[in-house]
Amino acid sequence: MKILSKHILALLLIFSCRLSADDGSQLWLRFPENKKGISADKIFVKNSSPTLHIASRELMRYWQGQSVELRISKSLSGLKEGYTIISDRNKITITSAKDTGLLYGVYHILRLQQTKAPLTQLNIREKPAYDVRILNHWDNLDGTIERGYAGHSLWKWEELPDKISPRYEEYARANASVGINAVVLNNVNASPEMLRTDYLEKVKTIAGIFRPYGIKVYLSVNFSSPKILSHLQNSDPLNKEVKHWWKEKTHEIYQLIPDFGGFLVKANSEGQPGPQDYGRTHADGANMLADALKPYGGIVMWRAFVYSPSKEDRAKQAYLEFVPLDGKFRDNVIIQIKNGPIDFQPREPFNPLFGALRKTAEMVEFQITQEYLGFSNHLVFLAPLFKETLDSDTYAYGKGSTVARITDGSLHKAKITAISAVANVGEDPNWTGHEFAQANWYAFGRLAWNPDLTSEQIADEWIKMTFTDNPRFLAPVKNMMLTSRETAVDYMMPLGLHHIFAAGHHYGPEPWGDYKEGRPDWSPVYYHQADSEGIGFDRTNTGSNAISQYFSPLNEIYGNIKTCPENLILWFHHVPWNYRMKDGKTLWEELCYKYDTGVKNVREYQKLWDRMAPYIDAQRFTEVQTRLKTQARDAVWWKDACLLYFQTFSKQPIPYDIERPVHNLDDLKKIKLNMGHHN
Ligand code: BDP
Repeated sequence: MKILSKHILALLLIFSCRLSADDGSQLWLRFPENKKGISADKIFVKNSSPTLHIASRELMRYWQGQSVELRISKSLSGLKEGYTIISDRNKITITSAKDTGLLYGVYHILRLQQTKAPLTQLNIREKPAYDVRILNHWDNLDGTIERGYAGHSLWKWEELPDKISPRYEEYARANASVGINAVVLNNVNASPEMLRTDYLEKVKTIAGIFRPYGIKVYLSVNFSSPKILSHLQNSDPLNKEVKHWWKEKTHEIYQLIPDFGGFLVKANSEGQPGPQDYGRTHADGANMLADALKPYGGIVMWRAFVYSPSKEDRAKQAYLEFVPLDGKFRDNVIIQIKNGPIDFQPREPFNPLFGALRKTAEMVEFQITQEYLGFSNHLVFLAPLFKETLDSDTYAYGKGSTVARITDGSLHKAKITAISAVANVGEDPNWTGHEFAQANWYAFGRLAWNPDLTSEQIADEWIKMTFTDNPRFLAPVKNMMLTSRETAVDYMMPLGLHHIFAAGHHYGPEPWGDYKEGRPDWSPVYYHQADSEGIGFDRTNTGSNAISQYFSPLNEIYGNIKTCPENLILWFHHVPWNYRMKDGKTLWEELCYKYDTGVKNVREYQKLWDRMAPYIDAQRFTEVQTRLKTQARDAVWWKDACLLYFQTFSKQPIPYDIERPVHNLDDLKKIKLNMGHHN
């Protein structure tokens, strides 16, 4: 009788789990709670600090294994915020030189527990690859988020500093659990108001909540702040009064936030003010701020995302502006470089600035928010995209000079090493809009800690933590995640096509876009260059010669149509429609099949997902299912728009074994989504 009722209870439990609502707000942090709590005498911590308090609290609540000792040992300072974990049957010892290292170690063992990895005979040694692992929020003071697709900003400026949303701490905890230790709170298109004293008081409150989780706060600053906020005559970085203003402002910040991280700056880019407004250089601007921050140990992250409406290929401009300044920056300046030379496209080659600055620290900027990858409607796992850049060999210091090795200090000694990404979180209950977009936040954190992890390892961990380790779910869903980025490239911009998005919102296709009144380098036709001969942007020495910015042998490899990787061929070459690809198809046919493959894959994802219903809760299941429908519709829209439009140049049939277009080009041209934004 007892056994029977136990069974019924178990069944009921399974049944109710299956039906229960799960809004995704717990992210990957789904450790089953210890009902009674682990007994305190199983946790040994000698020292005490707010961070260690959190570490022990996490263990008390969620740890179900053997005793755990958390030990500070200065002898491990070489591991920085890293740690060792050593265990036998009875005890796990986590050792680190830092409190935060112990907290990371605790999240490590909780992850092992949750992914059901063995917990005895552990002998783990972890050291983070980058010192600063930072999220950039593009959040505005009015609560909107530039390129944000998960609701409004988490930061409630109008309520702060008095009212404190519980999500500040939850957010900090989620970041700490994947090793993220820094956050820029506001948009790179920065409002000068951010530096007003009343706002700094609010920032202080957030910094106080983040601090025990090992997270430092940084701010984006508007270069014209002295002029706008304090009515100085100008904001010229060589003006004494301006320098003084920044020194005072910086002092004020550190009085409030002694461990403030520093400034992120977008200057002389897309209309933002900067030193060039006064005939000064990026180095003049960055150094002025660096001098103000220096006494407190703060840093300047100066962005290389600069381009102006000129005749020069946009892909070349950052390199042209920054290489001549190499060696002129202070040692607490780091140049923040987007992964590719244009702008977070579904696929770009790596930015040739990586490795080109020999005497200046460099860091990567990725975008987690899916500005160019279907917003939070499309399922696109970004670890493969991040890895593609990090693993790219620049040849800057000979073979093996990957972007990761250049930026993590192994090949190029730098005082600061850092890696950044634009956040995708907002007020939505599940933080990121799409359940699977949580995986991109997770993946960034894991790769910032260790860029050698594989996309597969990360997907595997994340699925087990977020959903289930049931192999019937794990294997297909992992496969879907791992192929999803290539799928998006296929239905949007295969073979090196780029920036053929609709103006402004960057969601749907608009390859016909030709904004004569606006900037040519915001027009899709500028990027694809389709004509009766062929398609693609000639960046070889017969064209813009952007290939010359890459080190040998890459410039030769990219420059030769025969050796250029086909997934970038239209990035570097203007290719005739009848050009024979490696598989024997013509370029036109290949393009058609790529778009078709993209659509087919999304359809497969739908079928696969529908079979997953038994394994997870209904709410998350349905939310993903609904978004996959949108993604499938969008993929068809992309395919039809691009193929019908490019067909007006190729004048060739779409291969007959491919599903026929279901739209008319003229109708597609009329679609105007009201999603706002400037370029
Ligand atoms: C582009 C975005 C724009 C950003 C800009 C930037 O469209 O909203 O302000 O990058 O990174 O991707 O500064």
